Amino acid sequence: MNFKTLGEFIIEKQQDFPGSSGDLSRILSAIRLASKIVSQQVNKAGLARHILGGAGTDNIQGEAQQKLDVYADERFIEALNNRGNVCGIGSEENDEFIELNKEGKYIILMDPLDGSSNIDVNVSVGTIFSVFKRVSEVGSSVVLKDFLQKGTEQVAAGYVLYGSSTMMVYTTGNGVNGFTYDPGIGVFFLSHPDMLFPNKNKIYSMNEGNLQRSSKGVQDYINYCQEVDKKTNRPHTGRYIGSLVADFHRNLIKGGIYIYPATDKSPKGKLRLLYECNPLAFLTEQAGGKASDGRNRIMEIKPTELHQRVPYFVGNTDMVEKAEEFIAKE
Ligand code: P6P
Repeated sequence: MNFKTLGEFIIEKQQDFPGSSGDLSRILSAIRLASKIVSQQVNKAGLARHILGGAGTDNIQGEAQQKLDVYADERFIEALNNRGNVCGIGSEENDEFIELNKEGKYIILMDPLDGSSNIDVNVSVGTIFSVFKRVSEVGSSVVLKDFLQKGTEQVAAGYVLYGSSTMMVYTTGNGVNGFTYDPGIGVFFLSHPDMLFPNKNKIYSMNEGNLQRSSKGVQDYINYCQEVDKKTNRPHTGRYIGSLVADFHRNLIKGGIYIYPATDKSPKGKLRLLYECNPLAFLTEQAGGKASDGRNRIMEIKPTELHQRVPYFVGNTDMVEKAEEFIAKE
């Protein structure tokens, strides 16, 4: 077997920083462990009646929580808590942030199971995570400002895609690498080294049911994508799975843009800045792409709330910039 394992890769990268505490390695290993546990449940969701269906509770967004949402949230919190170096976690599934170990130097923001409404129709879902160093004093209780940092301060970010295979894709600021899970031996193998957005196969991903509720600039951009023009390889292909991690991952491999704009129904957009847009923006910039709210770089936005939403344009730089051009003219 000549593939490198995720464990070997994490250790190898840690050795690139002599004298490092190994804290970040332990956090990535905790995420690796929890993703294996969640993957096992997601992959039998169709059978595990006890998991399927609502947990009977709603999250802060007022969205019915699927039992697997809650299950995934608990598994990631347990795994990260057991490492002892995380002082707090902000999660889509919890109204407030959760305090863990006061001595921990890191905070985590996560969407433990994004797209979970797709579980019952057997569509891929994903975990999204973002890692920061705390800004408050080690030994004190974690506070909100630890979580409200700009995306530029992230020390690591990534996702786990529970699809036809389970993959973990992450960055620590030195490129993007993808690992595919072999459930037979319980190991992630380096299958997609040094991932970059390819400059081809341009795909646009948007819920076009929202088009008439979006701004003129967004409508003009989608019309641009649909125009026939051989010189610029248009029309682009429309693909929308309705599961952010799956749409993002396909665009990262094939080339494309994902758009969730502001609409009259969601004036700030639908996606959350801290645990969806920022982590994917970090990956995107590391993979040569661009992430904006249509006007501003996502990772420069100063957060004001744990669950705040932003309009989101993410993917190939030329496609995001073309969308920004139409928005600037509206
Ligand atoms: P809509 C799932 O709820 C999610 O947050 C993303 O995974 C997905 O891209 C988007 O919302 C789908 O939203 O309004 O198109 O159903």
